[in-house]
Amino acid sequence: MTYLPTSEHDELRAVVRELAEERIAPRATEVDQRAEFPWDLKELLARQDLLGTSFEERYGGTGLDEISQVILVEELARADATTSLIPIVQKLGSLPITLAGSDEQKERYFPRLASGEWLIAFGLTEAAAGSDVAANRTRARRDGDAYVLNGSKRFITHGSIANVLTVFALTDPAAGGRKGMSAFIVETDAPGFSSPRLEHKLGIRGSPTAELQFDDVRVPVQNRLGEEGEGFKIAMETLDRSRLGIAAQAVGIAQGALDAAVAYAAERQQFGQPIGEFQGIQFMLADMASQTEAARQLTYAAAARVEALAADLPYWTSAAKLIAGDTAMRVTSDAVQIFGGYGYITEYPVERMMRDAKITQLYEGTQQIQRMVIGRQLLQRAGVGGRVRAKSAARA
Ligand code: COS
Repeated sequence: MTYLPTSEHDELRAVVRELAEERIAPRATEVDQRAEFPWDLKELLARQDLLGTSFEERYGGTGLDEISQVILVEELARADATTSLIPIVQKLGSLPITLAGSDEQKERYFPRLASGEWLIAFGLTEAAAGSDVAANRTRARRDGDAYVLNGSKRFITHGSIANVLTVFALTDPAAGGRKGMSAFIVETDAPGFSSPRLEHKLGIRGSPTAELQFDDVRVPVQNRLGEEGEGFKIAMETLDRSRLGIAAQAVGIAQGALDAAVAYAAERQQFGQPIGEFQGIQFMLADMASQTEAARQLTYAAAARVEALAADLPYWTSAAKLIAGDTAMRVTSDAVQIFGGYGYITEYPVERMMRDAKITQLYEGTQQIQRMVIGRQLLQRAGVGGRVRAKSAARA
């Protein structure tokens, strides 16, 4: 299982870096300050065929390997975390279809998602069901050739701008979230669907985080993903893979902050010399660089496991997300430190990067959830029988 980037990966990185530096980085401050989704940058990515990288060619995508997809996200996030979320969420939202969808469902939705004509969002989290996915309450009641969805979702990235959603709802409430949840494809022009509210956020401010409301939304039976009751498993298998994208985003944010800090340290004069001449600053930069590189290499190793569909890929993607998220937080905070007072004001990008980094420790599973996933895998490897549950097996 090799994970060293090839010359093709290097070429992809160079192309995306140039695009990001010229077209995306100059928009990042404005996108953050106005908290407006960058439709122009979404169009730019679509035109450059960069929204179809996770879709197979037969569905209109470019079918890039996992490491290439990581590099794409990394380079976009180095310039602007909000913009990097566009391909991340396009993949996250469509993974349930990739994993459990029929050919007909893929043919129907993937070409429009791969081209960027349509956006998709992943509708799992609810107000009272964040880490505890099984506590979901949204209902899907069968009614003839359709399901009728009622309930609400919260913290849904791109939920207010998506044309289509993958939504998780209980088809058998008595069986509980783990056995009674099913997954559906829901088009957002369906009567009864609304997105009543957006969150005001610390970071990734250009990316709308929406509340979704379902009032008797009719979803055709042919839009169910897999069988009834498979929703929890589909959600878990999606997150096992999508966490790789968050690791890549975190590595990119860290690299952006590191590059800004190095440039500033070489330029900023104090006590008659560039501050980078001081060993105290050099040591900080050295730690930031080494930690970012370690996070990157772990992320590539995880990407190789996802590519190979290795049985232990959840271990690798959770470990990559854990290490990369914490690295992004530490490195961006240190970058602000190196900038001193200038780091704390919006004239320079590092305060935005620090605010953006925080989300990578929270979404697609908090760092505590990653540790749970990693811990369970370790115990399974050690041959501990049965399941290691979040709480107790008695909790149905
Ligand atoms: N892949 C496939 N199946 C899985 C799975 C996985 N990664 N994880 C669990 N399952 C299966 C289990 O095997 C079990 O099936 P059986 O009863 O048939 O054996 C079932 O799902 C229930 O699993 P478990 O008891 O482990 O579920 P828990 O409720 O204890 O929760 C965690 C598991 C904590 C891992 C899960 O709730 C989780 O990932 N939470 C974080 C969610 C998250 O990332 N939220 C962010 C939302 S998106 S921004």
